[in-house]
Amino acid sequence: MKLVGSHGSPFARKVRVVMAEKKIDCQFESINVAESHAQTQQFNPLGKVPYLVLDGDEVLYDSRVIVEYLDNLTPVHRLIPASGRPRAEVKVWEALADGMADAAGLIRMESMRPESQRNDAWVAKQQSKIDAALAAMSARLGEQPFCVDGKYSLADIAVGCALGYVSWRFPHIDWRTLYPNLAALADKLSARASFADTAPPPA
Ligand code: GSF
Repeated sequence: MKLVGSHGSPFARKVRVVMAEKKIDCQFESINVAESHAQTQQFNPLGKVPYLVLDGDEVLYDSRVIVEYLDNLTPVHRLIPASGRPRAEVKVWEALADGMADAAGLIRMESMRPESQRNDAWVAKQQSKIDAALAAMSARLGEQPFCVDGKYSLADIAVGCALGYVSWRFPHIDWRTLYPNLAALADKLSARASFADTAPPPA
């Protein structure tokens, strides 16, 4: 198996953290996303990373499909509940976290366009998604130790990667002061080897 992504990608990091927690050994190939679109499209027609190349050369994407595949690959440290409301709850958290990372990534891409071509209203709309997602995460978490049923799960991994990406790319967004419960969760996650070993490079 080979995972292809980038060191800064919150979606690739989510997969790498899952692999570390489940002790799945996998080669990681880091690419420059902006310069590898044609290569990426040969494996993922959407031109996005991460994607996972399986031993038979089959390719899995996107990150949600990959983490679900990995969680079923070995019973070691299950990260997604098997069924019912707890499973759905973890998936909603992942959708919320991934959606915030998506909005942050879109602002990042817009900031790399020529000044004259940037659409400020559109950037403001993406920023409002980030602000609303942070508020929703804090409200859903409350005073629980982890996102779902008090147990560490994929929900926490997705939230930790998304918060890490926002801090990395947008240090001016002071979510830690606004939401101390999210800051406490993020600090707890950052202390895990799976997070420490996959932290984004210095911005
Ligand atoms: C999102 C991946 C993505 O946007 C997933 O894997 O969960 N739903 C997908 N990846 C970015 C890089 S990074 O921000 O993670 C990407 O590949 N962007 C290139 C492009 O052309 O959008």
